[in-house]
Amino acid sequence: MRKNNFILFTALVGALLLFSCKKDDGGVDTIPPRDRGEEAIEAEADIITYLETHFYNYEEFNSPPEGFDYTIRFDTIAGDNANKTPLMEQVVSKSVQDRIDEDVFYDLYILKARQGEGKSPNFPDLAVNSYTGITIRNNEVFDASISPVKFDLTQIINGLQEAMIEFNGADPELTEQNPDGTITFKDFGVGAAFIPSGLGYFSNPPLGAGIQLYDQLIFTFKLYEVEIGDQDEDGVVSTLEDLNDNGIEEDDDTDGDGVPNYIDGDDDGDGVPTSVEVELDDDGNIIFMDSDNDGIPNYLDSDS
Ligand SMILES: [Ca+2]
Ligand SMILES: [Ca+2]
Ligand SMILES: [Ca+2]
Ligand SMILES: [Ca+2]
Repeated sequence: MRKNNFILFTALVGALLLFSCKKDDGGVDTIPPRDRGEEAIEAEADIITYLETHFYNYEEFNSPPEGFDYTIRFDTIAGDNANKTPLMEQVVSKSVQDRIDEDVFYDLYILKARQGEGKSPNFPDLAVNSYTGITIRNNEVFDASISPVKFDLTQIINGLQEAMIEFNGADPELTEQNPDGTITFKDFGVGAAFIPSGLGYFSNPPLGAGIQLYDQLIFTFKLYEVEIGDQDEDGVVSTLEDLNDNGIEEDDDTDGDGVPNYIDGDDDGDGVPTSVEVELDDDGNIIFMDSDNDGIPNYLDSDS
């Protein structure tokens, strides 16, 4: 039951585009997007208000009832639930840099309902998960998949990418293949990410998805399995293509061709594919050859 994976469209691609409106004379007026730093402040205020006024079913997670599905459910702190512990006291926060304006930093709030017992993904890995996305503005689901789907973490909004890497997948020793083809996962990670617009879609939400400009988003997810990412299949796993080691895959581009190394099959732009300029040893470990001994491996060295 795979629904529209709107969040698979990375927000960064369109983030620099201006949106436009028609003028009477048929011309097009462009409205510049809002200032990212100012928007970050408003986004954080929206998110904190939500976290202070809502709780999740932590009692079920603390002592799971028979057949509990380990799904996070939020509700308002009011009436019978007036004494519940607010999310604000249960989340952790992570400082995340804006991908466009390097002076802007966000506190990304993350709820760790359950850490998970399996492997943890790195930022350019692939993650098998199920998820639900809502907007803080109207609490309505804009995208969800109950069945496990595989995300390339480099292709989803940065807020969700940054949150998922804080979790672990299911215990692989307890994973069972069922006769009907489905898989049962146990001890998987369960979490939620409270995502400011700047780490979501900002001024460029996917059309028809029910997301408005500058919406703050909440994703709840269950993380099941992790695969190591090598997006360009050049033999250099994508964690190693993060040359400046800042946990961001988009800002490493050795040959300056506008295609970051993790999706560039010829990283130094010398016409020889990276897959030819590196070798694997008998154990499958990558060997970075350096023919001219200048300290720069061949795949990053345009003159060798
Ligand atoms: Ca980087
Ligand atoms: Ca590459
Ligand atoms: Ca090359
Ligand atoms: Ca060299």
